[in-house]
Amino acid sequence: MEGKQSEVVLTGTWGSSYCKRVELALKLKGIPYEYVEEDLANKSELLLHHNPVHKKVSDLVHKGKAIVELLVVLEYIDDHWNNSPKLLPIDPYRRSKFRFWANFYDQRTKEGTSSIIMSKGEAQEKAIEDMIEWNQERFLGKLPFDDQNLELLDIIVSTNACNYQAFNEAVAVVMSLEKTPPEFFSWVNALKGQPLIKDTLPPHDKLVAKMKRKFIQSI
Ligand SMILES: N[C@@H](CCC(=O)N[C@@H](CS)C(=O)NCC(=O)O)C(=O)O
Repeated sequence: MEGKQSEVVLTGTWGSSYCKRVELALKLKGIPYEYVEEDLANKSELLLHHNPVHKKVSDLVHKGKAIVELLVVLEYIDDHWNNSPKLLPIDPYRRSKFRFWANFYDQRTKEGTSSIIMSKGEAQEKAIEDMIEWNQERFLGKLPFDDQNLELLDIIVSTNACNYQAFNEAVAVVMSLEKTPPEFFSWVNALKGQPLIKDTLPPHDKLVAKMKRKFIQSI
C-alpha cells in the first residue's frame, strides 16, 4: 500500500472487460491514472485492503479512497470529473435506461457465454441462437444511444462484443455477430474502429490463449 502516491489508481488485470471499461472511462475523460496489474491467483494487499467484500478487480482508488463495483465506479468517474464527454445523460429517465441496459447486457452476456461454453452440439447451437436473439431485444427496447459520442453503453458493450472474434476462435464456435441485427453488428464494428477502443482492447492472440485456458478449466 505504501508508495502508491498517484491521485487515481486503477487495479486491474489486462484481460478483464471490467478493467478495460474503467480504463476507457478514464481515458475518455482525460484523467491521468496509475495502472496496477493484479495477480488474481495471488491477490495483493492493496486489492484486499480496498475491496475486502468482493476482493475483485476493477477497483479505483481516488485520493486513497476506494470505489468498487464497475457501475458504481463509472458513475463516480462521471460525477466527480463532471467535464464532457458525459458517460450518462443528465435526464433521470434516460439515466435509468442506461443503467437498466448496462445491467441487462452484462447479465445476459455472462449467462449466454457460459451456456455456450458448457454445451455441445444441438444444445450449443440453441445457446448461440439465444445469445443472438437477445441482442434483438436491445433494439426492441429502443435503447437510446448516441452515434457521435462514446457513452456508458458504448463502454460496456465494446469491451465485450468487440472481442467476438477471439471468443469464436477460443471456443471453436461461430457465435456469429453477423447474424445479430445489422444495427447491432454495425454498432460493434464502429466501436472496434474507434482509436481509443482499439488501443485499449487486449491483444487478440493473448486473449484467445487466456480464454482457451479459462474455458478448459470451466468444462
Ligand atoms: N461485480 C464486480 C465483478 C468484477 C469481477 O468479476 N472481476 C473479476 C475479474 S474480471 C475478478 O476480480 N475475479 C477474481 C475473483 O473472482 O476472485 C464488478 O462489477 O466490479
